[in-house]
Amino acid sequence: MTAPKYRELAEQLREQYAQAPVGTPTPSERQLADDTGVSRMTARRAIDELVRSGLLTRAVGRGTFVTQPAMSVPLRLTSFTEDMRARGHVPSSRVLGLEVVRADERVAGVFGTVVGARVTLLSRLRLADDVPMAIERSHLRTDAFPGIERHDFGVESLYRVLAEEYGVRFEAGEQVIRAGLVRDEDTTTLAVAPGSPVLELARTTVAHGSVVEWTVSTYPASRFELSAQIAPLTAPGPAPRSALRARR
Ligand code: 16G
Repeated sequence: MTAPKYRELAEQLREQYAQAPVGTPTPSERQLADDTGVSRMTARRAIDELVRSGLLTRAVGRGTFVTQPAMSVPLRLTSFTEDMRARGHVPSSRVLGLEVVRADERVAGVFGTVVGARVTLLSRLRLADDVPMAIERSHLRTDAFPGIERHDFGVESLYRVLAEEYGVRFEAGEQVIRAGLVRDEDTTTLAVAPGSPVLELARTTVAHGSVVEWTVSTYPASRFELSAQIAPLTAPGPAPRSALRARR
């Protein structure tokens, strides 16, 4: 039995784009159908298959682009900017919102403050080579970082501002990773279909004995995987802590 036509085409495209840099545009369905002599339906199904597998991503109104087959989510206390640069990508951000909100019970619990305390909420779309990677919602205690709203986080790194302007030196951090479904309001921004699976990474960082940041990052699950160092049971020294734990 021969493979369906769209599968063959998907495989050809996979080979063609496997080594292409992230952000490389791919032909439209119509162009692909014309170039390869298949129907538009076949072209669409081939592209759909590669979008599902995470090799391509659709950016609404802009076309289809090569993304990473799967990028590992960071498990160290690096910033998005540093992490993407270390992987050879060009990071950028779009500020979706910067406002002062009142802490609800959950946020108050994270910061050890009272319900209703002022918290600065910075929401950003994070991109690598212009491809949407994550939406990050960062909460910071407003009283600890006066004037932070004057920064342009479309171009500045949050961690760099915290370090350079406020003298923050991180001492510790915790990252909780959960699987979920994309929020309706995030689908267009992340260029994913409604109801798509996402990974949510909630990071709490501590400096000078206080919680500095609580950031929830939403990554499309098709573009990321989790990898962690594991060591044999007999390894000397303390056992590595697992990065994943059961959902509370
Ligand atoms: C990372 C952190 C996030 C932090 C951001 C700062 C994860 C899951 N999250 O994305 O908590 O706010 O870096 O990035 O890694 P920036 O300094 O580039 O603005």
